[in-house]
Amino acid sequence: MRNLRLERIELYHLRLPLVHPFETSFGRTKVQETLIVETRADGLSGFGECPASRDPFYSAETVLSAWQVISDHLGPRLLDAAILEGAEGTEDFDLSARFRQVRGNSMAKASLEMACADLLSQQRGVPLCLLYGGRPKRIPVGVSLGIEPDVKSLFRQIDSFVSQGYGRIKLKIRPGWDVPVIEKARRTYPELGLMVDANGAYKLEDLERLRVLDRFGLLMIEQPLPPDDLVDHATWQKALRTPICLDESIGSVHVLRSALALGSCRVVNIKQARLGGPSQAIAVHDLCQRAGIAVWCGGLLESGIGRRHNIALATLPNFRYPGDISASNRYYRQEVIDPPVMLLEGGFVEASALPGLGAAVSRRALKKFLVRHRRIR
Ligand code: OSB
Ligand code: MG
Repeated sequence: MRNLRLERIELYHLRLPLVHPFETSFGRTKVQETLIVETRADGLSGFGECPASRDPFYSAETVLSAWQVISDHLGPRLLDAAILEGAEGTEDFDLSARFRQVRGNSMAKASLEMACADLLSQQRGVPLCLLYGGRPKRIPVGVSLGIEPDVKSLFRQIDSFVSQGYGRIKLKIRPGWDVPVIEKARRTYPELGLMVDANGAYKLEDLERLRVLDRFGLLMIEQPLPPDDLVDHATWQKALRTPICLDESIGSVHVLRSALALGSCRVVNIKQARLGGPSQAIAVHDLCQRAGIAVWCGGLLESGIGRRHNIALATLPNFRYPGDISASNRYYRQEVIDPPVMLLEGGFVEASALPGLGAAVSRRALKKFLVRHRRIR
Protein backbone atom coordinates (compact mmCIF):
# COMPACT_ATOMS: atom_id res chain seq x y z
CA MET A 1 0.00 0.00 0.00
CA ARG A 2 2.60 2.54 -1.01
CA ASN A 3 1.78 6.04 0.23
CA LEU A 4 -1.14 4.99 2.42
CA ARG A 5 -1.09 6.11 6.03
CA LEU A 6 -4.00 4.51 7.86
CA GLU A 7 -5.53 6.81 10.44
CA ARG A 8 -8.33 4.71 11.81
CA ILE A 9 -10.13 1.38 11.56
CA GLU A 10 -13.80 0.93 12.43
CA LEU A 11 -15.81 -2.28 12.79
CA TYR A 12 -19.55 -2.64 12.24
CA HIS A 13 -21.17 -5.92 13.26
CA LEU A 14 -24.42 -6.14 11.26
CA ARG A 15 -27.48 -8.41 11.26
CA LEU A 16 -29.05 -8.51 7.80
CA PRO A 17 -32.41 -10.28 7.42
CA LEU A 18 -32.45 -12.50 4.30
CA VAL A 19 -35.48 -12.30 1.97
CA HIS A 20 -35.67 -16.11 2.09
CA PRO A 21 -34.02 -18.55 4.56
CA PHE A 22 -30.88 -20.21 3.16
CA GLU A 23 -30.27 -23.84 4.18
CA THR A 24 -27.15 -25.86 3.47
CA SER A 25 -25.96 -29.26 4.71
CA PHE A 26 -24.42 -27.44 7.71
CA GLY A 27 -27.39 -25.33 8.79
CA ARG A 28 -30.14 -22.81 8.11
CA THR A 29 -29.68 -19.02 8.08
CA LYS A 30 -32.55 -16.52 8.36
CA VAL A 31 -30.51 -13.50 9.35
CA GLN A 32 -26.95 -13.16 8.08
CA GLU A 33 -24.43 -11.71 10.52
CA THR A 34 -21.47 -10.00 8.95
CA LEU A 35 -18.64 -7.66 9.88
CA ILE A 36 -18.00 -4.51 7.86
CA VAL A 37 -14.53 -2.99 8.15
CA GLU A 38 -13.83 0.66 7.39
CA THR A 39 -10.31 2.01 7.00
CA ARG A 40 -9.58 5.72 6.75
CA ALA A 41 -6.68 7.59 5.18
CA ASP A 42 -6.22 10.97 3.47
CA GLY A 43 -9.88 11.89 4.02
CA LEU A 44 -11.00 8.74 2.20
CA SER A 45 -12.91 5.72 3.53
CA GLY A 46 -12.33 2.17 2.32
CA PHE A 47 -14.72 -0.68 3.06
CA GLY A 48 -14.25 -4.43 3.29
CA GLU A 49 -16.40 -7.29 4.54
CA CYS A 50 -15.75 -10.31 6.75
CA PRO A 51 -18.76 -12.56 6.00
CA ALA A 52 -17.87 -15.03 8.77
CA SER A 53 -21.50 -15.36 10.00
CA ARG A 54 -22.64 -16.09 13.56
CA ASP A 55 -21.69 -19.78 13.69
CA PRO A 56 -18.41 -21.62 12.98
CA PHE A 57 -20.11 -23.99 10.48
CA TYR A 58 -18.84 -23.04 7.02
CA SER A 59 -15.40 -22.29 8.51
CA ALA A 60 -13.90 -22.00 11.99
CA GLU A 61 -14.22 -18.21 11.97
CA THR A 62 -17.21 -16.25 13.26
CA VAL A 63 -18.06 -12.57 13.26
CA LEU A 64 -17.01 -12.41 16.91
CA SER A 65 -13.73 -14.28 16.45
CA ALA A 66 -12.87 -11.89 13.62
CA TRP A 67 -13.87 -8.93 15.80
CA GLN A 68 -11.34 -10.01 18.40
CA VAL A 69 -8.54 -10.89 15.97
CA ILE A 70 -8.90 -7.62 14.05
CA SER A 71 -9.14 -5.53 17.26
CA ASP A 72 -6.21 -7.14 19.07
CA HIS A 73 -3.89 -8.37 16.32
CA LEU A 74 -4.49 -7.37 12.71
CA GLY A 75 -5.74 -3.81 13.21
CA PRO A 76 -2.77 -2.73 15.39
CA ARG A 77 -0.36 -4.22 12.81
CA LEU A 78 -1.72 -1.82 10.21
CA LEU A 79 -2.12 1.24 12.42
CA ASP A 80 1.39 0.95 13.85
CA ALA A 81 2.93 1.15 10.41
CA ALA A 82 3.67 4.78 9.56
CA ILE A 83 3.10 4.00 5.91
CA LEU A 84 1.59 0.82 4.57
CA GLU A 85 3.95 -0.80 2.15
CA GLY A 86 3.62 -4.03 0.29
CA ALA A 87 6.63 -6.34 0.62
CA GLU A 88 9.18 -6.07 -2.19
CA GLY A 89 8.02 -7.87 -5.30
CA THR A 90 4.36 -8.05 -4.26
CA GLU A 91 1.33 -6.06 -5.36
CA ASP A 92 0.71 -2.82 -3.50
CA PHE A 93 -2.53 -4.09 -1.99
CA ASP A 94 -0.94 -7.31 -0.70
CA LEU A 95 -0.98 -7.31 3.13
CA SER A 96 -0.23 -11.02 3.52
CA ALA A 97 3.39 -10.51 4.65
CA ARG A 98 2.27 -8.04 7.30
CA PHE A 99 -0.30 -10.54 8.63
CA ARG A 100 1.90 -13.65 8.34
CA GLN A 101 2.54 -14.05 12.08
CA VAL A 102 -1.20 -14.49 12.69
CA ARG A 103 -2.24 -18.05 11.80
CA GLY A 104 -5.45 -18.71 9.93
CA ASN A 105 -8.23 -16.14 10.42
CA SER A 106 -8.39 -15.63 6.67
CA MET A 107 -11.75 -13.85 6.65
CA ALA A 108 -10.56 -11.32 9.22
CA LYS A 109 -7.41 -10.68 7.15
CA ALA A 110 -9.40 -10.50 3.93
CA SER A 111 -11.75 -7.80 5.20
CA LEU A 112 -8.83 -5.49 6.02
CA GLU A 113 -7.09 -6.17 2.73
CA MET A 114 -10.33 -5.42 0.85
CA ALA A 115 -10.82 -2.15 2.74
CA CYS A 116 -7.23 -1.06 2.02
CA ALA A 117 -7.53 -2.04 -1.65
CA ASP A 118 -10.71 0.09 -1.84
CA LEU A 119 -8.73 3.02 -0.38
CA LEU A 120 -5.86 2.51 -2.79
CA SER A 121 -8.21 2.31 -5.76
CA GLN A 122 -9.86 5.62 -4.76
CA GLN A 123 -6.56 7.32 -4.01
CA ARG A 124 -5.19 6.41 -7.44
CA GLY A 125 -8.47 6.96 -9.28
CA VAL A 126 -8.26 3.44 -10.74
CA PRO A 127 -11.16 0.94 -10.76
CA LEU A 128 -10.70 -1.99 -8.35
CA CYS A 129 -10.89 -4.48 -11.20
CA LEU A 130 -7.95 -2.77 -12.96
CA LEU A 131 -5.94 -2.74 -9.72
CA TYR A 132 -6.39 -6.53 -9.69
CA GLY A 133 -5.42 -7.07 -13.33
CA GLY A 134 -8.96 -7.39 -14.70
CA ARG A 135 -11.02 -4.82 -16.61
CA PRO A 136 -14.49 -3.28 -16.32
CA LYS A 137 -16.99 -5.65 -17.95
CA ARG A 138 -20.17 -7.66 -17.46
CA ILE A 139 -19.82 -10.87 -15.44
CA PRO A 140 -22.14 -13.85 -15.98
CA VAL A 141 -23.80 -14.83 -12.70
CA GLY A 142 -25.91 -17.66 -11.32
CA VAL A 143 -27.83 -18.26 -8.16
CA SER A 144 -27.20 -20.71 -5.32
CA LEU A 145 -30.43 -22.24 -3.98
CA GLY A 146 -30.65 -23.76 -0.51
CA ILE A 147 -32.35 -26.90 0.69
CA GLU A 148 -36.12 -26.30 0.92
CA PRO A 149 -38.75 -27.84 3.21
CA ASP A 150 -40.16 -29.74 0.20
CA VAL A 151 -39.50 -30.31 -3.49
CA LYS A 152 -42.41 -28.09 -4.53
CA SER A 153 -40.99 -25.01 -2.84
CA LEU A 154 -37.55 -25.68 -4.36
CA PHE A 155 -39.08 -25.74 -7.84
CA ARG A 156 -40.94 -22.49 -7.12
CA GLN A 157 -37.52 -20.98 -6.36
CA ILE A 158 -35.85 -22.44 -9.47
CA ASP A 159 -38.74 -21.20 -11.69
CA SER A 160 -38.53 -17.74 -10.23
CA PHE A 161 -34.77 -17.31 -10.75
CA VAL A 162 -34.72 -18.90 -14.21
CA SER A 163 -37.46 -16.51 -15.32
CA GLN A 164 -35.54 -13.54 -13.88
CA GLY A 165 -32.73 -14.44 -16.31
CA TYR A 166 -30.16 -16.29 -14.20
CA GLY A 167 -28.41 -18.68 -16.56
CA ARG A 168 -26.97 -21.08 -14.01
CA ILE A 169 -28.50 -22.65 -10.93
CA LYS A 170 -26.55 -24.27 -8.11
CA LEU A 171 -28.53 -26.59 -5.84
CA LYS A 172 -27.42 -27.40 -2.33
CA ILE A 173 -27.44 -31.13 -1.61
CA ARG A 174 -27.00 -33.42 1.40
CA PRO A 175 -27.75 -37.09 2.08
CA GLY A 176 -31.56 -37.38 1.76
CA TRP A 177 -31.81 -34.31 -0.55
CA ASP A 178 -29.87 -35.27 -3.64
CA VAL A 179 -30.40 -37.72 -6.51
CA PRO A 180 -34.21 -37.54 -6.94
CA VAL A 181 -34.20 -33.73 -6.64
CA ILE A 182 -31.38 -33.32 -9.16
CA GLU A 183 -32.92 -35.84 -11.54
CA LYS A 184 -36.18 -33.89 -11.50
CA ALA A 185 -34.38 -30.56 -11.99
CA ARG A 186 -32.57 -31.94 -15.04
CA ARG A 187 -35.80 -33.41 -16.47
CA THR A 188 -37.63 -30.10 -15.99
CA TYR A 189 -34.78 -27.94 -17.37
CA PRO A 190 -32.85 -30.03 -19.91
CA GLU A 191 -30.71 -27.09 -21.11
CA LEU A 192 -30.04 -25.27 -17.82
CA GLY A 193 -26.51 -24.79 -16.52
CA LEU A 194 -26.91 -26.88 -13.37
CA MET A 195 -24.53 -27.81 -10.56
CA VAL A 196 -24.62 -29.05 -6.97
CA ASP A 197 -22.84 -28.13 -3.73
CA ALA A 198 -22.69 -30.53 -0.75
CA ASN A 199 -20.59 -28.40 1.65
CA GLY A 200 -18.69 -31.51 2.65
CA ALA A 201 -21.69 -33.63 3.67
CA TYR A 202 -20.66 -36.96 2.09
CA LYS A 203 -18.19 -39.78 2.77
CA LEU A 204 -15.98 -41.83 0.50
CA GLU A 205 -18.50 -44.72 0.72
CA ASP A 206 -21.29 -42.57 -0.76
CA LEU A 207 -19.49 -42.55 -4.11
CA GLU A 208 -21.29 -45.63 -5.45
CA ARG A 209 -24.72 -44.12 -4.79
CA LEU A 210 -23.82 -40.69 -6.14
CA ARG A 211 -22.22 -42.01 -9.30
CA VAL A 212 -25.60 -41.49 -11.05
CA LEU A 213 -25.04 -37.72 -10.77
CA ASP A 214 -22.64 -38.25 -13.68
CA ARG A 215 -25.67 -38.80 -15.93
CA PHE A 216 -27.17 -35.36 -15.44
CA GLY A 217 -24.62 -33.25 -17.30
CA LEU A 218 -23.82 -31.13 -14.25
CA LEU A 219 -21.28 -28.34 -14.64
CA MET A 220 -19.57 -29.57 -11.49
CA ILE A 221 -20.03 -31.17 -8.07
CA GLU A 222 -18.83 -28.74 -5.40
CA GLN A 223 -17.15 -29.90 -2.19
CA PRO A 224 -18.73 -33.37 -1.78
CA LEU A 225 -16.35 -34.40 1.05
CA PRO A 226 -15.03 -32.62 4.16
CA PRO A 227 -12.48 -29.81 3.71
CA ASP A 228 -9.36 -31.72 4.83
CA ASP A 229 -10.08 -34.74 2.65
CA LEU A 230 -7.95 -34.08 -0.45
CA VAL A 231 -7.11 -37.77 -0.97
CA ASP A 232 -10.71 -39.00 -1.09
CA HIS A 233 -11.65 -36.10 -3.37
CA ALA A 234 -8.96 -37.38 -5.75
CA THR A 235 -10.56 -40.84 -5.61
CA TRP A 236 -13.97 -39.32 -6.46
CA GLN A 237 -12.52 -37.23 -9.26
CA LYS A 238 -10.90 -40.30 -10.85
CA ALA A 239 -14.21 -42.19 -10.68
CA LEU A 240 -16.43 -39.40 -12.07
CA ARG A 241 -16.64 -37.65 -15.43
CA THR A 242 -18.23 -34.56 -13.85
CA PRO A 243 -15.61 -32.08 -12.60
CA ILE A 244 -15.18 -31.87 -8.84
CA CYS A 245 -14.95 -28.28 -7.61
CA LEU A 246 -13.30 -27.49 -4.28
CA ASP A 247 -14.51 -24.63 -2.07
CA GLU A 248 -13.88 -25.12 1.69
CA SER A 249 -10.80 -27.30 0.99
CA ILE A 250 -8.87 -24.51 -0.73
CA GLY A 251 -7.79 -22.21 2.09
CA SER A 252 -4.46 -21.16 0.58
CA VAL A 253 -2.15 -21.46 -2.40
CA HIS A 254 -0.28 -24.17 -0.48
CA VAL A 255 -3.36 -26.38 -0.15
CA LEU A 256 -4.16 -25.71 -3.79
CA ARG A 257 -0.74 -27.04 -4.79
CA SER A 258 -1.45 -30.26 -2.87
CA ALA A 259 -4.90 -30.58 -4.46
CA LEU A 260 -3.40 -30.13 -7.94
CA ALA A 261 -0.63 -32.66 -7.23
CA LEU A 262 -3.19 -35.21 -6.03
CA GLY A 263 -5.77 -34.54 -8.75
CA SER A 264 -8.45 -33.68 -6.17
CA CYS A 265 -10.42 -31.32 -8.43
CA ARG A 266 -10.78 -29.89 -11.92
CA VAL A 267 -12.41 -26.60 -10.87
CA VAL A 268 -11.77 -24.18 -7.99
CA ASN A 269 -14.28 -21.89 -6.28
CA ILE A 270 -12.53 -18.62 -5.39
CA LYS A 271 -13.82 -16.65 -2.41
CA GLN A 272 -11.46 -13.87 -1.46
CA ALA A 273 -12.88 -13.94 2.08
CA ARG A 274 -11.93 -17.62 2.53
CA LEU A 275 -8.47 -17.11 1.03
CA GLY A 276 -7.33 -14.13 3.12
CA GLY A 277 -8.06 -11.34 0.65
CA PRO A 278 -7.66 -10.28 -2.98
CA SER A 279 -3.87 -10.85 -3.05
CA GLN A 280 -4.23 -14.53 -2.16
CA ALA A 281 -7.31 -14.95 -4.37
CA ILE A 282 -5.27 -13.64 -7.31
CA ALA A 283 -2.41 -16.03 -6.45
CA VAL A 284 -4.90 -18.93 -6.52
CA HIS A 285 -6.40 -17.63 -9.78
CA ASP A 286 -2.96 -17.40 -11.42
CA LEU A 287 -1.76 -20.81 -10.27
CA CYS A 288 -5.00 -22.41 -11.51
CA GLN A 289 -4.59 -20.65 -14.85
CA ARG A 290 -1.06 -22.02 -15.25
CA ALA A 291 -2.30 -25.50 -14.31
CA GLY A 292 -5.21 -25.39 -16.78
CA ILE A 293 -7.82 -25.40 -13.99
CA ALA A 294 -10.86 -23.13 -14.38
CA VAL A 295 -12.02 -20.97 -11.48
CA TRP A 296 -15.25 -19.14 -10.69
CA CYS A 297 -16.31 -16.68 -8.02
CA GLY A 298 -18.19 -18.05 -5.01
CA GLY A 299 -20.03 -16.06 -2.37
CA LEU A 300 -20.88 -16.09 1.33
CA LEU A 301 -24.18 -14.18 1.33
CA GLU A 302 -22.20 -10.93 1.44
CA SER A 303 -23.79 -7.52 1.68
CA GLY A 304 -23.23 -5.22 -1.30
CA ILE A 305 -19.78 -4.32 0.07
CA GLY A 306 -18.31 -7.82 -0.18
CA ARG A 307 -20.35 -8.44 -3.32
CA ARG A 308 -18.81 -5.40 -5.11
CA HIS A 309 -15.33 -6.65 -4.12
CA ASN A 310 -16.18 -10.10 -5.51
CA ILE A 311 -17.45 -8.66 -8.79
CA ALA A 312 -14.23 -6.66 -9.27
CA LEU A 313 -12.15 -9.81 -8.73
CA ALA A 314 -14.32 -11.93 -11.05
CA THR A 315 -13.20 -9.80 -14.04
CA LEU A 316 -9.88 -11.69 -14.12
CA PRO A 317 -9.51 -13.87 -17.23
CA ASN A 318 -9.51 -17.37 -15.69
CA PHE A 319 -12.98 -16.92 -14.11
CA ARG A 320 -14.75 -19.25 -16.54
CA TYR A 321 -18.14 -20.11 -15.00
CA PRO A 322 -20.97 -17.86 -13.78
CA GLY A 323 -20.36 -16.63 -10.21
CA ASP A 324 -22.42 -16.86 -7.02
CA ILE A 325 -22.63 -13.06 -7.15
CA SER A 326 -26.33 -12.59 -7.69
CA ALA A 327 -28.17 -9.27 -7.55
CA SER A 328 -28.71 -7.68 -4.13
CA ASN A 329 -32.48 -8.33 -4.17
CA ARG A 330 -31.87 -12.10 -4.29
CA TYR A 331 -30.49 -11.85 -0.75
CA TYR A 332 -31.66 -8.66 0.98
CA ARG A 333 -34.63 -6.32 0.89
CA GLN A 334 -32.43 -3.39 1.87
CA GLU A 335 -28.81 -3.00 0.80
CA VAL A 336 -25.98 -1.26 2.62
CA ILE A 337 -24.76 0.20 -0.69
CA ASP A 338 -26.45 2.56 -3.10
CA PRO A 339 -27.08 1.66 -5.86
CA PRO A 340 -27.54 -2.06 -5.07
CA VAL A 341 -26.13 -4.75 -7.39
CA MET A 342 -28.58 -5.14 -10.27
CA LEU A 343 -29.14 -8.09 -12.60
CA LEU A 344 -28.69 -7.14 -16.25
CA GLU A 345 -30.40 -8.69 -19.26
CA GLY A 346 -29.06 -12.15 -19.98
CA GLY A 347 -27.89 -12.93 -16.42
CA PHE A 348 -24.99 -10.52 -15.91
CA VAL A 349 -23.80 -8.04 -13.30
CA GLU A 350 -21.58 -5.09 -14.17
CA ALA A 351 -18.09 -4.58 -12.75
CA SER A 352 -17.70 -0.87 -12.04
CA ALA A 353 -15.48 1.38 -14.16
CA LEU A 354 -15.32 3.85 -11.25
CA PRO A 355 -12.61 3.90 -8.57
CA GLY A 356 -13.45 2.10 -5.33
CA LEU A 357 -16.61 0.07 -4.88
CA GLY A 358 -18.51 2.00 -7.55
CA ALA A 359 -21.35 2.52 -5.06
CA ALA A 360 -21.84 4.60 -1.92
CA VAL A 361 -21.99 2.90 1.48
CA SER A 362 -25.18 3.99 3.23
CA ARG A 363 -24.40 5.24 6.76
CA ARG A 364 -28.12 5.01 7.47
CA ALA A 365 -28.21 1.32 6.60
CA LEU A 366 -25.06 0.63 8.67
CA LYS A 367 -26.85 2.22 11.61
CA LYS A 368 -30.14 0.43 11.01
CA PHE A 369 -28.63 -3.08 10.97
CA LEU A 370 -25.94 -2.43 13.60
CA VAL A 371 -25.37 -4.86 16.50
CA ARG A 372 -22.14 -3.30 17.76
CA HIS A 373 -19.62 -0.77 16.59
CA ARG A 374 -16.02 -0.18 17.56
CA ARG A 375 -13.33 2.24 16.64
CA ILE A 376 -9.76 0.95 16.79
CA ARG A 377 -7.83 4.10 17.72
O1 OSB B 1 -20.71 -23.16 -0.06
O2 OSB B 1 -20.79 -21.70 -1.56
C1 OSB B 1 -21.09 -22.07 -0.43
C2 OSB B 1 -23.44 -19.54 1.21
C3 OSB B 1 -22.97 -19.57 2.51
C4 OSB B 1 -21.95 -20.43 2.85
C5 OSB B 1 -21.39 -21.26 1.87
C6 OSB B 1 -21.83 -21.20 0.57
C7 OSB B 1 -22.90 -20.36 0.24
C8 OSB B 1 -23.50 -20.31 -1.08
C9 OSB B 1 -24.22 -19.06 -1.50
O3 OSB B 1 -23.51 -21.24 -1.85
C10 OSB B 1 -23.31 -18.11 -2.17
C11 OSB B 1 -23.95 -16.76 -2.40
O4 OSB B 1 -24.87 -16.67 -3.21
O5 OSB B 1 -23.51 -15.78 -1.74
MG1 MG C 1 -19.64 -24.02 -1.64
